[in-house]
Parts: sequence; C-alpha cells; structure tokens
Amino acid sequence: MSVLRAAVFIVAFVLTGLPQARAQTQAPPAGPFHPMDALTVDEVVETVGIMKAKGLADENTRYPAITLREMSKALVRSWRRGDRFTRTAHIVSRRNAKTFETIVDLTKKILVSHREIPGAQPSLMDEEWQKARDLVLADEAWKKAVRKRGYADLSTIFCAPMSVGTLSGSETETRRLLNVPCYDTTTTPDNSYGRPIEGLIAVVDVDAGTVARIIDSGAVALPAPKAASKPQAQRFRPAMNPVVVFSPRGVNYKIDGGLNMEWQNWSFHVRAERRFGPVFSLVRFHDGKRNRDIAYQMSLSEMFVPYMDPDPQWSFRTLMDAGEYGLGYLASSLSPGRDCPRHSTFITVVMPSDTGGLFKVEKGLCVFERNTGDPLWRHASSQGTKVSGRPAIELVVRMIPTIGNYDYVIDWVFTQHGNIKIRVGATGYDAVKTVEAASMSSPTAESDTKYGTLLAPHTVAVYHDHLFSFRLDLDIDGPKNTLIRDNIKPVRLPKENRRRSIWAIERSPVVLEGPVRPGGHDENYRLSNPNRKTALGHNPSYHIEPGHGVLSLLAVDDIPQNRAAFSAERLWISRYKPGEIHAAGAYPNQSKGGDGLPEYVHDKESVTDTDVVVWYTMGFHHLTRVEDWPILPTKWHEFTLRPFNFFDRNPSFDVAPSFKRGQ
Ligand SMILES: [Cu+2]
Repeated sequence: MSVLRAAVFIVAFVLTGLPQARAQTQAPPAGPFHPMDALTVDEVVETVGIMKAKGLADENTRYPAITLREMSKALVRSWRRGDRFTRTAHIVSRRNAKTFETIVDLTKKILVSHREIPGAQPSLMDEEWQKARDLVLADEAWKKAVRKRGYADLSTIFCAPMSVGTLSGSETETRRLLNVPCYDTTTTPDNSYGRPIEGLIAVVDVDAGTVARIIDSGAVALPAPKAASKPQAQRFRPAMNPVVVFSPRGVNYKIDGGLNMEWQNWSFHVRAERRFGPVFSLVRFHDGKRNRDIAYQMSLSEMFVPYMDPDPQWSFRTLMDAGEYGLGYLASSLSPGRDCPRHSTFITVVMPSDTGGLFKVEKGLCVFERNTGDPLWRHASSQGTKVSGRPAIELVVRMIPTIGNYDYVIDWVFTQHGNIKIRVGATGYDAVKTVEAASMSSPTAESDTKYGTLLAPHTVAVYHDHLFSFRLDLDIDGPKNTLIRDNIKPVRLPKENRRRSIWAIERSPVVLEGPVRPGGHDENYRLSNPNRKTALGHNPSYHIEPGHGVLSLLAVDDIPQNRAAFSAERLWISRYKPGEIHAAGAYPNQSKGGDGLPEYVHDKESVTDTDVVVWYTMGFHHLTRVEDWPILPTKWHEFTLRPFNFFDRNPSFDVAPSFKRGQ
C-alpha cells in the first residue's frame, strides 16, 4: 500500500469535463435521484447519527463499510422516474476490536438490526495502516535489525503494511494483523517499493497496538553503496507531434442525476463503491421501440494476487484487493490527457470514510468516447469501386485504483454493436525482492531467480497471479434466463462424403449451480431467455466470450486457494439472491475460505429458467520480465459480453454514414 485514504469531509459531488477542451463544472446534485444511487453525504451522516443515538457507535467507532442496501430487484425494475423509493444503509463497523453489521432504514429513520459478526476481519483502514507503520518505525527490535543491515538514517525508510493472508498454523483466527515490510527509498527514488529491506517483516497486532513479533530471516548481502554520484538526467526520445482523442463538437453521451448515462442506444446507471469501484446497474439497449434488459448489475467482485515464493517473507502475500483494501477506496485521481483523453468527463467520486464522514477522489472516474481507428463493419465491392462501412466509436468508463505498487486500469467499454468489453490493464511496479545477484552471471543467480526474474542488479520480481472475479447479473430480456452451453464437437462424416470431418454444435442447458466446467472441446456459453423469441424465432441471448486467460494453479488444500476458490474456475453460475455479491465472501481478510461462491452454490439449486448470476474469472500468470522495469508497461486482459441472436440484425447497421456537420 502506498497510502491508504485520508478522510476529508466534503459536501460536493462534482462533474468536471472538458468537451471541446474546456473545463466544465456541473452544480452538485442533491440526490438521491435513483434507487441505485450511492448513499449521499446527508444519508451517510444520518446513518452514523442514528447509530450513535442508539449507543451503537461512538467517536472511536470505525466504519470499513457504509453502503447502500438496495431495494428488492422487483421494486427497482418497476421503478420509474418520479416514483418514490426507499433507502437503507448497510454498515460494517469496528468497535472495541469487534466487528458489527448494522442495517439502518433511512426512509423511516430507524435502526433495523445490529449484530456482532464474531471473528470477521473487515477491510483495512487508513488509520490502521498508519498506526502499523508508526509502531514498526518506533520498535526497538526492528530498529536494531535495520541498523544491523547498515541503515543508519531511518528517515529514508518507507514501510508499507499489508494484509497477512492466512497460512496454516497462523494466529490469524484471533488477532487483527498486518505484516509490515519496509523499503530503502534512496536507491530507487521514483519507486518506493524498489529496494526492499529483505529478510525482515514486522507483524503488527493493530487492535492491541503492538508489534507482535519480528520475522528476521537474515540480511541480503549488498555491495556497499558507491559514493553518491549526481543522478543522470533521464534521456527522452524526441517529443512527438500530438496524437489525441478529441471530440471537437462535444460529446454524444448524456449524464444526469446520480449517474445515469445514455449513449448510442445504451442506457445504464453507474455508481462508485468503496469496495468494488464502479457498479453498473440496469444496463439496457434501446432496440427499435423497446428498451431491452441486458444486465441488472455488473461489477468487479474480487481480485486475488498470490505470490509464488515459498519464503516466509513472501508466502503470506496472497492479496485480495477488493475485500482487504477496496478498489474504490484506493481509486487514484485521473490526469486529463494522460490517464484519460483530455476531453473526457471527469467525475469526482465521494465515498464513506473510515470515521463515518466522507472522502472524495477528484477525477476518480472518467467517461469518454474514442474513435478506435478500426472499422465497426465494412465491405469493398468486388470491383473495389465502392466501400461501405462505419468507423467504430466506443464509450469507456474508467477507474484506476492504485493498490500499493500496482495500478489497475479498469475499463467498462460499450460498443455501437451491442458489446460490453470488460478490460483490466495492470501497470505500476512489480513487487520485487532484494537478492545478492547483480546479474545472471553471479554465483547466486540460479537460486536467487528460482521464483522470479532478475530485472535489475539485486532486484528480482517474484512470479505471481492476478485473478479477477466479475459478478455479472445479466438479465437477458428479463430476469428468467438459462445458461446454454454450445459444445463445438468434431463430427466424423460417412464414407460416401468426400470430406472426412466437420464440426457441429451440441447444445445443452447448464442445470445446476456451481462452477461451469468444460465438458469437451471448444465451448460457447450464452445466457439466454427461454421465454422470449426474436422475430426469427430465436431465444435472445448474450455470449460470454472469454479472452485469453488462465486460472489459479494452487492446490485445493492450500489455504489461500480455499480463500479464493473462484479463481480455479473460469465460469460460475449461481441463483440470484440479494446480498450474494462477494466472490470470496464478505470478509476475505484473514479468512480461512469456504465462503463466497462455494457457499452460494453449495446447495446446487436449479438454474434453468430462473434469475441467475454468472461469475467470470479473468486472470494471468505474471511471468515477470526485464521490460517490467523500471515500470510495468500496461498489460491488458479482457473479455466480452456479445449479443448472440439477441437482435434481429446487426444492431449497428443503422449507425449514420457520416458525422454531424459543423454549424
Ligand atoms: Cu503482476
């Protein structure tokens, strides 16, 4: 973690945009305008006030989560603009080293329930992070270990507390812990994580406010630092002529209220949540006279980043970035022209803070259109005299959480032909360990690089995975859907045929909850509505089209794998139940596993012609390489939701042949 969130109390929700490259600010809306809007400033204040009035919270209470408890799906679906709606808050609080869940009805202004959740460890909070760091920096045993390694000036040391994971035989059942590695900031001034003080971890009990112990597995011998030389100025290649994404006559999307968006037949609601980042609701496509349901709700649910080094300094690093930290909590402020095109609409997001107030991330979300430079569709006549086609323009909603050394560019991309692409780009810094080897010719190189790649002298980036679980509550033309497996099978042809083989499709429904395991050759999975028919008589469906990806290879009896069971399967299906939104459980921090998806599907309920949720695992093994250093070029992975016999024809066939002309 670089810095967790500092809470500030603010009362504004601001849209700043630069259509035509001019700053634009909209007056803050009071809200809520929509049942899916995030809790407003007033609602968060009221929630905490009701808890305090009931004696369930005081000045020392901390709030890892204060979130909207949504109305029932039926009520939200039938809600129309102007209708009244109710508001309820769900609170996770920490008081006297215990965790509580509370429900507050904000419409009736009453407390609904309050209960302790024994043993639950909610996500880490800024105050704990700071406290752990301060405790370590003041600890005599730690100072002694650091001085033994030759560091006289402790002011140049950066400590970054991190979640402890859960390993067999650990004390994670009874204590709230953070592991604290520290870094020498003088060697790589641009990268706080670039020179770990290897072989030294402090274990902090944050509830007790003590350093529980120091794990000192010995120093790594490094050559004595050379006399300080003047840093070499970075040499850049010649500056380029500008290449920009630009909408010279303004944008084609509309944003109103909490965040309702409309663009090229799409409409959806988006809110930013502390845990999940952006949450998309009521995603619909306007098709002729109908506004057709595609998704009720979609978000990233959890991320799992296990490192592949058995050393005790590293083996605990099995991070769950949504449930242990919070993707919205660590959203970084987006820079116009660098993180998003300059003309984007930048949205300042406001989320509940640890102390029951709010914090804001200026320009925490951006929305923009881009001309991909690719054809949306095209054809050249056989004589080559006539080419018809359209340029592909797409809409992007982006957030970039910075979780310690990593930055994740999380994009939700809507296309004119009805696709939704979900993309994650990993950039930032690889997590590295300090080793003796200065090059691959060094005597220790072989052992030093057993679990990672030497990126720079004395610097090995440890292998690891990034595994993301996306919760996709798709409702294809309504909630009652069936997941169809198109099994693409080779078929042997009879002797009389001049061909020996072709492939054909064997179609079957997925009937029970659980992981959806491939049963044969290539497979195509579509969520389909068996109760609706298109003009041609097809059941409308959406294809869940995988991108390149991998699954976790950890053993099932490895506790970290049990905690992130989602990551061993590409696709899961569960019956829709309110509140079942956490792929790795509500409290993955220090969990032993078993909750989340495995629990949701445990009773193997029927999932045909009913309201279902599909969960997609996107992931990659990060085989670290020298080009990751000194900073990782953005590495993208994606998957696509793609209409499949959903429309009566190519839904982008009606895209106008040219752009609007100037006034
Ligand atoms: Cu990585």
